[in-house]
Amino acid sequence: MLTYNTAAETWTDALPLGNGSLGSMVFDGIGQELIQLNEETLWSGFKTDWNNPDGPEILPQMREAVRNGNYALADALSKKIMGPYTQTYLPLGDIALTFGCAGSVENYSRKLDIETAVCSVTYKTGETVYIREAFCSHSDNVLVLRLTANNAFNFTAALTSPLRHTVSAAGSEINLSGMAPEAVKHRDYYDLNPPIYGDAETTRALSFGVKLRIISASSQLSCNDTKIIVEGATEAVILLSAATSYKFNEPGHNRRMAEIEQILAKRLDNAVDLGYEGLKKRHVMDYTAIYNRAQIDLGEKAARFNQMDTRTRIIKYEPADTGLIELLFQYGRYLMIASSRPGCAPGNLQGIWNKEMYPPWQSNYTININTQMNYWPALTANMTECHLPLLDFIGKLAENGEKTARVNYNAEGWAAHHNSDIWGQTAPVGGFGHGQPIWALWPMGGAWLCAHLWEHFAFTRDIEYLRNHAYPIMKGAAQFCLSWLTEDGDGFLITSPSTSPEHLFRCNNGLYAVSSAATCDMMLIWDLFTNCIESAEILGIDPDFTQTLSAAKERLHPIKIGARGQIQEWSRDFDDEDEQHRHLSHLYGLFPGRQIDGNNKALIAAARKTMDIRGDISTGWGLAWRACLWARLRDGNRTLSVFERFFNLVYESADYPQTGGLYANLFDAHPPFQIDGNFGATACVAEMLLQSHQGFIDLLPALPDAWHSGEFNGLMARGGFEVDLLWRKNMPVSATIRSNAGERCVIFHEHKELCAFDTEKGMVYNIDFARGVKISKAETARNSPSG
Ligand code: FUC
Repeated sequence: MLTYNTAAETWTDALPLGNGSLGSMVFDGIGQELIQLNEETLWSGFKTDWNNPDGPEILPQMREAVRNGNYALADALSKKIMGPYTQTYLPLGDIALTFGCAGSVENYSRKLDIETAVCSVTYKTGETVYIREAFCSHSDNVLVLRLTANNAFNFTAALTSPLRHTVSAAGSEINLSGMAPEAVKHRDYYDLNPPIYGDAETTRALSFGVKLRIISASSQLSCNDTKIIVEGATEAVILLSAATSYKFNEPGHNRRMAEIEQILAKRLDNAVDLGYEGLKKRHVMDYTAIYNRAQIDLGEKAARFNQMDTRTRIIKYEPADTGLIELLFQYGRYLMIASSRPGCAPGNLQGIWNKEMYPPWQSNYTININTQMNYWPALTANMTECHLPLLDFIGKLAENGEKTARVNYNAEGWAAHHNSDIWGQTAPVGGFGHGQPIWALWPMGGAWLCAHLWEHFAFTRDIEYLRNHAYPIMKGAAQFCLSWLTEDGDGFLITSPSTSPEHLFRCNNGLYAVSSAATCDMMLIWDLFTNCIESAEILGIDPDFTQTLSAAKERLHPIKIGARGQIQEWSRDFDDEDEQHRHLSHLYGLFPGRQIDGNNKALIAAARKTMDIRGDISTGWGLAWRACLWARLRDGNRTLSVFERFFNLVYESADYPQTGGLYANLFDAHPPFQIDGNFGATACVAEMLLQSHQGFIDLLPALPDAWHSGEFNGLMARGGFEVDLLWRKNMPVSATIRSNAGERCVIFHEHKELCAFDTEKGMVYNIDFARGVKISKAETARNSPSG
């Protein structure tokens, strides 16, 4: 439960609700209720040709410049192979409810109950006690807000949008329709000129509609042009739905305004029929079906922590407040269920919550870490179906990225670069030479995303999914990598040009981006080839291709250990632009990858050294990645000490430099707000308690001393297992394993195999570790996760 005793003053005090597509931020004010709205498909722009046909001519010149060590020339040439910036994720609008209440306020309390995904506020002014409750229903695709009071109250309801729109009120409804701009510029790289709108009749940009209806039997409703005035209410229910003309899986966006109207009217009619209690019951059932699958209990807690409001709790965090860590873990799960449901777009840089016309980094998809981090906990923390939007999106990138690979590089397969958007942009961004190669020029986005395709299989063991969806896309990305690799003259295969995401190297008194065989590239390709080879073997197909991949894998430029004992970030032991840089791309093979495992002591030691040099201070997502890496290094205390850096309250409006942490509403602060850190934090806690990337279930691999006794339920392990565990004094006491795929189950603790047994699909196994290892089989009692 998130609790506060004052209304939200800033956006990052407000509480997020979401149903996968509709997002809202609830401020719970006293004189005015403000609910800021988003719809996940409301982006600027339209699908265009973003590829750059100059690439094939420039590419050999770049390779030669890199071969000659002329990095300045390689950097300069890279400008010639860029494409346009992506489009921008936009705000939808606001609901404003203005109340006539005056006087001093007593007993103010607002809450977000993440066990039911309902937020509420209550307060008293004069003799009137106001209660409001809101939720965003996935089952019925409406935002629902109920207002009640012990005395009759009045309010005015208004709906607005920062985008070009018209709005009108009639009867009990407010209808707003609008259109998105054809372009919104990147706020960090351009002057903030007004958004560029097309002509209403001919624009290729999206249109959108919002419908709000008020149900209040007890009151008098009247309209004032664009507003509804409600008088004498003791209860009112506000229903709202929104849609855009964007259509998934279709090249254009051809839903007309009349169609949007019909869709919205149907949703609201259905919601009226169900009534408030019916809607709430269906919402809670739908939400808890995912949420209740995983719980953690990190030990005893003092009652004083729960008596503090959430903001104070962040400020006063102390290690004994393990409940705050549990809350942050579950908050990441809450945000995932609220922002990523099957059939939706994947969560962007801000999930689905954005208030700005010019959001940071366009609130787009940054696929050199951030989008991937969003999905790190989807499988381990048992939200398999929430992973699907990402997997669908990768399919779209694979389609678009074939042309990018061909046009930009004359290469096979498909490629995506550092950024994308709802249109599935795959070319390098950078505004055709305006941007910097250190982020724009990175054709490894597809390779990294493909790890998610494989992991989805590894956790579910769903062979049909592997055959029909994952493998063909992974194969396409591997074909691109085969085309992209070149010989280095010493018998190794390298990438060139190559950058290590967003980090420059020092050489000859200069700072440069482009060289060859950055370690991250080689690790991503190793991972992709390994996953493709294993997939083809499981499917019993493509022996020739598998052989080609195996041969190439053997020749990949190896991971090197540098003069300081660190894992080299580049193929040469260059100095860092910033040795504490936020990115940790050259540790991809440790986490989220699996190339550096416990058997490779030299690389583990070098990874540790790298982590020490990089240091523990970073942006929000930088903290989460660091903490996950320490968990893979099995250092529970260090993991926790990095994780605890999240408990640094960040203020939205502060104008002094701030490091990573949390806003009052527990949103991750880069700063600014980026949702990746929330998901990375959830993934980290799961990774501390359970790992499975080495072919076995590893119990409590990074347990800090402070968590000596506890319990978890429903964490997932590769091989199709759901695991419950009780531990005392750092030792496993008992476990329950649900086998969803009938694979062999091997369990380790502290490098020792505790047991290994064959399982039957759908069966549950109870294991008692306390008295020798005893395994007993029970009938399955739970629903297995879908997906
Ligand atoms: C990458 C990071 C930045 C930021 C942006 C959205 O470019 O290096 O820190 O998170 O993505």
